[in-house]
Amino acid sequence: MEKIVVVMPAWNEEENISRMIEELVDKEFPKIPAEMHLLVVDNYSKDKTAQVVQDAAKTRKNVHIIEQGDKSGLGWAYVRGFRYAVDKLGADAVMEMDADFQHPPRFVRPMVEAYLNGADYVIGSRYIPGGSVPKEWDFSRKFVSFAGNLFIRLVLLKPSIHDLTTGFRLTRVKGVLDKISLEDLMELDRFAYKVDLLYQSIKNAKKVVEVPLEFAPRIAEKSKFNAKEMISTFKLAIIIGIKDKQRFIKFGIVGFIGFIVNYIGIEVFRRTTFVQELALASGGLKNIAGLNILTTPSSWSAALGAEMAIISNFSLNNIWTFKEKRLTKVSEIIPSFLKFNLTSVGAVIIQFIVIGFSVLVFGDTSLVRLASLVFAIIFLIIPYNYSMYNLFIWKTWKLPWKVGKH
Ligand SMILES: Nc1nc2c(ncn2[C@@H]2O[C@H](COP(=O)(O)OP(=O)(O)OP(=O)(O)O)[C@@H](O)[C@H]2O)c(=O)[nH]1
Ligand SMILES: [Mg+2]
Repeated sequence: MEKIVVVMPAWNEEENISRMIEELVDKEFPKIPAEMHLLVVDNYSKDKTAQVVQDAAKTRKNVHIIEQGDKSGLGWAYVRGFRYAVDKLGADAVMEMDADFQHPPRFVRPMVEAYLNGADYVIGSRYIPGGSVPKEWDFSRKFVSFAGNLFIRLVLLKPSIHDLTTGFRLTRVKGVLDKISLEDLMELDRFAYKVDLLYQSIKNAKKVVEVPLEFAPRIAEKSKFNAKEMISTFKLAIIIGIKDKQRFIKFGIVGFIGFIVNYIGIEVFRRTTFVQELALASGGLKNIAGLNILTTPSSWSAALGAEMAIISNFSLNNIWTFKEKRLTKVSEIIPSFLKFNLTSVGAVIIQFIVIGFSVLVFGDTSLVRLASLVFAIIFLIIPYNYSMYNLFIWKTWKLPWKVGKH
């Protein structure tokens, strides 16, 4: 049978915790087809929270408590709780849950069922059909919760997940939790730990499932949440969002530098006698093929400018964008550079097709050429180049059919 440990940080929750043990452990756990445990993580609460749990644990094998000496924050309470659940209790999955009945015990069962049906990460979600926030909340609290959540969803670019700030979640240990370096999570002394933990979990989980949660109002004791916690949560989401896209941002900057190098290259080469000689020399070819373009110094300048941009893009991406995968040996650099040139041909073909097709449909005007070029760059060339570099040049991504192979 699967062993699931509900990790429940509780700090000055005396009144809630005794009821919680009755409602969750005594009434709900027996209905769930898994071996269920409750692990309370206390911070030497000033009230009788610890004593209530210790008394309950005397008569129940599946109730446990650990103490964190100092009140070092919610994130640390979870990290220590998870470590204990995995190392000491041998958990197959862990749950995050509040002690104040905002996560009503009846919602534990559907979460566990989703896990037993194959989910690696289960999110108790307030923002999917069937889920809700308390009716009792006033408009401003509802608005802050909804807008804050939406903001984090946008910053992290995770549109498929609807609730990124919920504190009610289930995580499979094997392949998800055991891949996360828990002590290195950001903002562990705050509620903001939630965002980093979610981000890391989603990265590792193959199957993420959201289960509706009717979030209830706190009934007893005092809230530990405040504006400071909220601001640090937003701040952390922005930091993670930027870090996540760092490589793409660098790729964009390198591409922009490449564009400038290309432009300057054209102008510089145009002023050299070298391109004039090239144009003259290819005059002979013109007679054979009848291509005027070969005799134009500007087209030779453009080709050389483009190659300069390719060299600049390759070098800067190698030393900066993909610095963790930097190619250093000449025997690696030369074939990769040739491959890089070859992938650039793909961009030429994309432009050839898109711009050619657009002028056929919309007319051959400079506006159509510019608009279709911008369209091709944003929607096709950028994703194409970025994918090619990640897949074939610096190999940070694996092809789907190679995932799992070494
Ligand atoms: N061990 C431990 N538990 C904490 C700490 N801070 C909060 N908690 C617990 O974490 C859970 C969530 O805290 P709450 O105060 O309910 O925060 P919230 O749900 O965002 O805010 P409300 O909606 O006002 O209740 C509760 O079970 C708290 O007792 C802490 O520093 N240490
Ligand atoms: Mg609460």
